[in-house]
Amino acid sequence: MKILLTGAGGDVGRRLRPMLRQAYGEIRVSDRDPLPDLHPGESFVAAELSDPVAVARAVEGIDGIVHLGGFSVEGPWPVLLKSNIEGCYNLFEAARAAGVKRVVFASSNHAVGFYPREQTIGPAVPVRPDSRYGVTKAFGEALGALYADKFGLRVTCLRIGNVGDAPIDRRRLAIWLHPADLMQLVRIGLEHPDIRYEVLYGASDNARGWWDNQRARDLGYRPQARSEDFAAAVLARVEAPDAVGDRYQGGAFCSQEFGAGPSGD
Ligand code: 15L
Repeated sequence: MKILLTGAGGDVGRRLRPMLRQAYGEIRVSDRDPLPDLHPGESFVAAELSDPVAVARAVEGIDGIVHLGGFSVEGPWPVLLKSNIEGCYNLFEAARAAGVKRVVFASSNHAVGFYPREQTIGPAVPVRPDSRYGVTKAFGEALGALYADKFGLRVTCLRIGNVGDAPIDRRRLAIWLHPADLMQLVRIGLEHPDIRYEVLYGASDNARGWWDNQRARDLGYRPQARSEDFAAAVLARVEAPDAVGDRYQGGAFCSQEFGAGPSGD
């Protein structure tokens, strides 16, 4: 399979690249700006996601795309509109036009961040975005469903928690995702024969988790990392309380601008 990784220069992209090279050999990597650390086995194509011509060039001859590209936190609407709405549309449309078979879309827990922490949610719950950023991720999931149902693209949306070597705070004990576990989910999206359209949660084996990820397990996902191994150290740290953020799964993304009123004042 010829694989394209978008957003290859970001933190998650840099972690995935060696694992993708190992699994698929030569990979194509893209980002807006040239990558300072291009490795043997990687070919680079520059692509500003809001430029459909550049995106079409990046997906040419590709079988499977891992789409991490875009703006990865809350931000001003004009920025999110370009990177995550127009950019995501350009990516799916270029994939369809080029006959790409599979897309793994990096969605986010922030598409469902306003669910309370007491509630366990599965992939079928209505979206409850906690930010403009979360809305763009819900848009990407909807777009993925359209391209799967109408055009037969095989699409996997990963509602990723927080990727890193270890959970960095209490909230992340519930949503942490070790990079090797992320790679397992990516491979399921790129290879599993039953994939048509799936929403899966990007979480490791987290005893304090909020997500029912049975569907991922049914597809063969067996997370190896356990956030509980870090719990004692994380719980020993003092964290500033966040009256709104601590109630909801999305944490600080929920409390930012909370109650500002419709005109933002
Ligand atoms: C995300 O979607 C962000 O991309 C990442 O930077 C973290 O903020 C993460 O969510 C999180 O919820 O911890």
